Amino acid sequence: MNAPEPGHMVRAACPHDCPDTCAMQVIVQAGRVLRVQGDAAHPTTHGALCTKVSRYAERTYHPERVLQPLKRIGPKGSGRFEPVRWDEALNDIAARLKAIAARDPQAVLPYSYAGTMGLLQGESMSARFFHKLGSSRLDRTICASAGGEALIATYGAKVGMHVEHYADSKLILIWGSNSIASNLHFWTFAQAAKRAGAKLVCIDPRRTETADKCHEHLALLPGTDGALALGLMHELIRNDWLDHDYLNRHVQGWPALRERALQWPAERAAAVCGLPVEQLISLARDYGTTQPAAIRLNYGMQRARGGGNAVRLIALLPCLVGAWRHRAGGLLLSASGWFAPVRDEFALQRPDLLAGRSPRIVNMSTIGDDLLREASPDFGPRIEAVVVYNSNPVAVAPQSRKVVEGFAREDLFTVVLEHFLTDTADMADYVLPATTQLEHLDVHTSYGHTYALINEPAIAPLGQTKPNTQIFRELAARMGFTDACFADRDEALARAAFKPEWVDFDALRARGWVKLALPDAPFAEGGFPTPGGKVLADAPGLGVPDYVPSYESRASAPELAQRYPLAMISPPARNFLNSSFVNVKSLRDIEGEPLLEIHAEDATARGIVDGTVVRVFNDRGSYRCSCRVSIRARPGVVNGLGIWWRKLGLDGRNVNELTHQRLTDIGRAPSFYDCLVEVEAALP
Ligand SMILES: Nc1nc2c(c(=O)[nH]1)N[C@H]1C(S)=C(S)[C@@H](COP(=O)(O)OP(=O)(O)OC[C@H]3O[C@@H](n4cnc5c(=O)[nH]c(N)nc54)[C@H](O)[C@@H]3O)O[C@H]1N2
Ligand SMILES: Nc1nc2c(c(=O)[nH]1)N[C@H]1C(S)=C(S)[C@@H](COP(=O)(O)OP(=O)(O)OC[C@H]3O[C@@H](n4cnc5c(=O)[nH]c(N)nc54)[C@H](O)[C@@H]3O)O[C@H]1N2
Ligand SMILES: [Mo]
Repeated sequence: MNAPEPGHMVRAACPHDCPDTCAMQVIVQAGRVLRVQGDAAHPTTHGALCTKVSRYAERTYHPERVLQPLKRIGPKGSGRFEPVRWDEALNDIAARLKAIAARDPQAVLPYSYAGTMGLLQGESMSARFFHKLGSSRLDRTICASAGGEALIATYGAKVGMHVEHYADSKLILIWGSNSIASNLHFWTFAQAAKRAGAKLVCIDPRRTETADKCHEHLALLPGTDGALALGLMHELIRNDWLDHDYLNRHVQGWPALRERALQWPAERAAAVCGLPVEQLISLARDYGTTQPAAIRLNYGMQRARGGGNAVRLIALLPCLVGAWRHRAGGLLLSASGWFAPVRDEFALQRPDLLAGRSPRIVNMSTIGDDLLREASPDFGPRIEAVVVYNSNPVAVAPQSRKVVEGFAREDLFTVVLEHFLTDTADMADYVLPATTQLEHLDVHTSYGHTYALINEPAIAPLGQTKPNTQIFRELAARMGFTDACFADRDEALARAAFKPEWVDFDALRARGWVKLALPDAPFAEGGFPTPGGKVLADAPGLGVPDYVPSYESRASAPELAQRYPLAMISPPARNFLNSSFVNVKSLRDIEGEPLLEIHAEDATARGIVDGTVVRVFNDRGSYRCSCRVSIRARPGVVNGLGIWWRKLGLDGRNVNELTHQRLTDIGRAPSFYDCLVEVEAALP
């Protein structure tokens, strides 16, 4: 790849795991990036980047960037490495993987998530590589599969409103989302609606900066959203605030859902949610009598045992009131399903290379347990090698003690493709230096809007870094994979990524982004992407959704709650992106230290004062952090803001030391926010 001429503006896309997927412009002079900025012409980016990504150049030029391949010299997990030549690293890795694969390729596990959401540097050459190898397949559940599969069970696909149309809504429910922190460009539209007289309601256990700016805040107990949705339905039915015509024509299973909702009078639902009943009743009145009414549901609320059922229930609400009739009404959890026909996933990932094999599937959310599992008829072979890219499991996966113990296995061979020596890279046998978004080509879709984007390389790769695609290409050659597809360059991959009838590649290249041609109010006349075109209140295999209590709460686990009476959620800190950016000093300086927010009532009862260091603990482990006595926490709930690098925390651990590996009701996802803890002032 050639670096462009000095003084150029290069069209780019933000690669991060965020619904906004901003169109960026990179300003380059003399082969060096001066700054990145939002594309003013792009209708959802509006020329603005978030604080984090506006520091993207600082991240790329970070003095601690890994710029050459590294080989472990110290004991496993010591983070001690020496530089090696690419050739030596790749030859050795290929030899190790070949030896394992000769016994059983399923003993090799790829581990990746959305460090970059690019279609090329995400899963293209890597997927081809692991398909050809016949390695274990990874079930990528760590973030969105509970809500995602619930949405598919209800609407038939992960589809929803266009984010731009929220500007015209009259009522917006921001449900399980701290939009100002994690979906800033949606917030712009919500603010426009607010200025035009719309009412904004936030539904979130935490009093977030978003809640501060809404008219109403319902601080429900974590994991009780399903009960709230049922209570709202009950009120809608009781007051006949229903669009009977929409229900009759477009919803399958309404009578059964109606029966279920009738079991949830407002008082019952409010008691489960820990809310004043008047608040629930008033929300139902607003929702039942205001059009267009829109829900911005987000993934924060599906990180509890009942997350899947809760999403199904909430996704049905717009059908009860006929909100879908309006383009500014309905719901958005994810827009990614709009791209399903647009992307050519087969071309990029080549599942045909499996050649009829169907290797076992390992759930990324139980990586702690799975790395420690012995071979068995159920599980298959013990995991002998892990190749990690675009993810930092040691920091982000639940129940860290197990994850660390697993990665610390002396007999495990670990390769990590990374920008930095993360907590996971520290556990590697080899660290391979990867390029950042400024240094490679990619194309993007989004889960929060409906534009395809391109990211052109702005500068030449720093040091000896290589794109993920190139690393897998070179590994494939050393493995003896001779299929022609392993020679495809990134340019060819980019051109193959989208079906031309949807996205014209030259137009994409010229402007940087292309809007998908989709209807404005997609479900005004029904036509959901389910087999019969109806919304499924009664879904095959799942029945009618219900409230599913959390694994760990005072109500569902009273004995456990005697010892660990506080519910802990761990939503992201505003200036980090999962565990990315934690090592960018200017951003870490804003966040200061790992922080636990606690309500004054709970703090006083424990003799804790603002600013002290506390120990947060349960049977799974403990971590230390700084404590903020704050109205951002409701009584009975503490907020352990994430996701710090363990080694940059106060005691070399982070909040995931306390979370568990039990999975959600739908989608096999982790239940990070379904977690009881106790807090005490830490001894000095
Ligand atoms: N700044 C920043 N932006 C991000 C991220 C980040 O780490 N930092 N992460 C990105 C990623 S990977 C994702 S998946 C998206 C996530 O997108 P969102 O889900 O919108 O992101 P969060 O800010 O985590 O919002 C979750 C909110 O849900 C609340 N919450 C927790 N438990 C419950 C519950 O049981 N019910 C309800 N109603 N609310 C609950 C939390 O307090 C939090 O305010 O954001 C993306 N954007
Ligand atoms: N307690 C708790 N835990 C959580 C969450 C929570 O809310 N609470 N949120 C969960 C959620 S929503 C998610 S999505 C997961 C996120 O978990 P991950 O997907 O692991 O996200 P990150 O922590 O951002 O780590 C991504 C890594 O990819 C690297 N990377 C970025 N681009 C590239 C590239 O082009 N090439 C290579 N080789 N590497 C690259 C980055 O340097 C970074 O270290 O965490 C989950 N964990
Ligand atoms: Mo996520």
